[in-house]
Amino acid sequence: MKRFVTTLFFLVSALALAFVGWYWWKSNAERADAAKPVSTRNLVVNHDEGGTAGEDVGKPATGNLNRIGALPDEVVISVESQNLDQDEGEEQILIVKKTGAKPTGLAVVIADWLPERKIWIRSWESLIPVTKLTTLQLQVRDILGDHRLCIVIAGMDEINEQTLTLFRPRIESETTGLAYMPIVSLAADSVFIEAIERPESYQLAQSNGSPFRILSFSRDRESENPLDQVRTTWTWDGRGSVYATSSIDRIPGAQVEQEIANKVLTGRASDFEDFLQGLWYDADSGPRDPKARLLVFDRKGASIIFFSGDSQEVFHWNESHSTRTGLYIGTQNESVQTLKRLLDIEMTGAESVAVRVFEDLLMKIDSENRWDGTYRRLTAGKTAAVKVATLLDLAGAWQSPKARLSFKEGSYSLELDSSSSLGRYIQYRVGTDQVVELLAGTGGQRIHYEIELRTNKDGSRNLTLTPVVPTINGLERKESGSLNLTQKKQR
Ligand SMILES: [Ca+2]
Repeated sequence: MKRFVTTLFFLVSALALAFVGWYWWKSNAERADAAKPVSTRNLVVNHDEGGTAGEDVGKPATGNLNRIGALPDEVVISVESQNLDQDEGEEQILIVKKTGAKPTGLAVVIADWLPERKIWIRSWESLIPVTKLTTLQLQVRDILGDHRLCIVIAGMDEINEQTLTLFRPRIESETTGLAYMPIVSLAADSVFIEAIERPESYQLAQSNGSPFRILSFSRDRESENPLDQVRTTWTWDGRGSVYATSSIDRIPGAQVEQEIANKVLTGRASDFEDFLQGLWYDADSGPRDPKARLLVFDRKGASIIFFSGDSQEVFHWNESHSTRTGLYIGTQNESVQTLKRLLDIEMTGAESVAVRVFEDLLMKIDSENRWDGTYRRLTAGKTAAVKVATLLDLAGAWQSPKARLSFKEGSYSLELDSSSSLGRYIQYRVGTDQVVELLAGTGGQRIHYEIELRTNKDGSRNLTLTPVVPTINGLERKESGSLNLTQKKQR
């Protein structure tokens, strides 16, 4: 009997344990289901199709899942998880496209987690003025210096003006989640936040920093010269909780001959790209300054090269948008793809442009590595400016007793007796000279050659490549390393 009772006791205990285990598993699974992300269509901008601005929402993305569902009249375009506030967990910022009757356009949406109710909610949303999706930039930054993160949204609108919208967090509520209020929304030829470095006490959270200023540039409507501009400075007005105008200055524009301006500022991005093609040098540096900054614009090769002293950075030319006074260009670093630069380029003369460069939306005004400034075209003749740079056609296979070289669709391969290299190539002009730059694969060497090309009577071609270093004074030729190559007649 005693044995029976013992057996029964074990049996009941085992059953009870099994039941508790099952119940625990079931309630956990239900909780997990409740916390599971809602998976809806998540699209990202396809940057590969440079120049096709605007409405294209591209291919579906994998990765970040949105924690809240899209509304029936919405398409989710991007999702970013970030910790936006004081509580530990991450919130989500969604960019959505409203497809319903009204209102339409792009909007920013915040998804917040409510720990009390253990759910994700759509805690806030706002329409944004950006319409050209490929230009949209979203950043989360402490703009006001109060250690709270603002949402910064920039991008171009329908009339090719740059827009900037800032949202500041409101005092958070535990029942309704994180919400924001707009503190500035601007559209102009050019608009940017002036980021100044903040003191160490700010970095250590011992003090607040100064709010950043915002500058916007628009056409001076009282002037007949379309390149004359008005610069408006916007400063933070804490009492009104908005950015307000603090000063307005007139900036005289260049007196560009009407005929030249008409050819370049046509409203078509390709006309300004043709004008830019080639090598430009920083007008502030002395003509013999070896550290002068140089910019090479190569639309054909889809690249922009930043030279400074011995260093050079190559950026992929993703897209261009025509602006009233020039061009707005989106680029990304060839090696570090997440590093993006936006260039706002204004025509300031037949041979000069003003360049503003942004990384992360902010203009770092006290940084040493600034690329902003006025640049002049490196050119031999003054009339060259408005002519389209016709680059020599190097395509095909070339050889000499010692070398084999081929150029095909932006890529090259070079075989020498003792070495070989593969990579991309870029062509540009320096004055009347033509240059090809060979960029060997990742982290490899870069060599510039001056090009001389001759076509013979039988259709074969001779190519002489002389190693050079581009400088402000033109090309410095190296004494050794020249290549003399020939190409049979192309059939
Ligand atoms: Ca948080």
